[in-house]
Amino acid sequence: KDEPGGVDLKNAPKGPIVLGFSQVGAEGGWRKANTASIKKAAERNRIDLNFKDAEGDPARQIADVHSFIDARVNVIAFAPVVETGWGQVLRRARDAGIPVVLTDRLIDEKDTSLWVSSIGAEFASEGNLAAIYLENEYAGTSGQVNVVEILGATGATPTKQRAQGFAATAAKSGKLKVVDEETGDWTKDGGEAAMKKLIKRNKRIDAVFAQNDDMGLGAVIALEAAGKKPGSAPKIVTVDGTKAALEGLVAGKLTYVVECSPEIGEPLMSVVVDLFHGGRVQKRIQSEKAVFDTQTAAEALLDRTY
Ligand code: GYE
Repeated sequence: KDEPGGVDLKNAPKGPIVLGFSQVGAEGGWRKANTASIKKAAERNRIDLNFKDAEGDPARQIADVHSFIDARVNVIAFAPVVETGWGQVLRRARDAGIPVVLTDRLIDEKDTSLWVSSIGAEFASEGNLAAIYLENEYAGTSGQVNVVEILGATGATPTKQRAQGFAATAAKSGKLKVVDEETGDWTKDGGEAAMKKLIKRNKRIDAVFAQNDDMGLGAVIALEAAGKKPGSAPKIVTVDGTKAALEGLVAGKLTYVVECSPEIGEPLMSVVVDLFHGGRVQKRIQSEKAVFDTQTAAEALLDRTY
């Protein structure tokens, strides 16, 4: 009972709109919050959600989208595990007259008529913001700043674009140098394993750019085990803004966090309702973001639910 008037949403009758949604997996805090946002918004908007979890498997995800077409859902939405491989299934959806919405990430298809809308964050600017922070931190110092990067899963939009954004800003002054990188697959364990390898291979690491919070928090474990002081030496910058990362900031284990909001549920459902009624929808819907340091994290933590 989370609505005025005591409406019991759990037992409310399912509406006429069926949404097939395919999720990447449950790889970390961001993803779990994203799933929660979508499920909650579907319930609030009386949308019958057919939810499938690809568990990080691109082939399984494509099969799931085929199953939505077979089930003749009204709208299909998905957060792509990887960018490639989408042409055939999306042409099938278009031929069947089922509109497709991309959430969170993008796909690599020239034919942009294969999807009606995409909702998510600008990942390159997250990379820009991470690099701008470090540039400022080292302003006035001489010499190169050695950065190691912990990458998300290969082939996903945020992995590519966060790296590109960071590199583009770093290239401007030449002060920050990404001296090494390793994939951490978006997970805490993956981040820890990646950091271990990076410590072995690199004598001097001034800063770590972890492409998500979970990997950054995993890196903290590896750095502490190696006798380092993560948060100050090296500095650690992450992306997402989950509760765990904000707590990491307050504890001084992380240095800076660029937000990427997982709360895509409400904007998605409003697009789904418009599509169901034949309305026009925006091709691109961009989410808002903020940045956090050790000071602003404490305030943000007061109402952070994920
Ligand atoms: O940053 C990461 C998740 O696609 C924006 O995927 C999303 C990313 C997010 O696993 O934590």
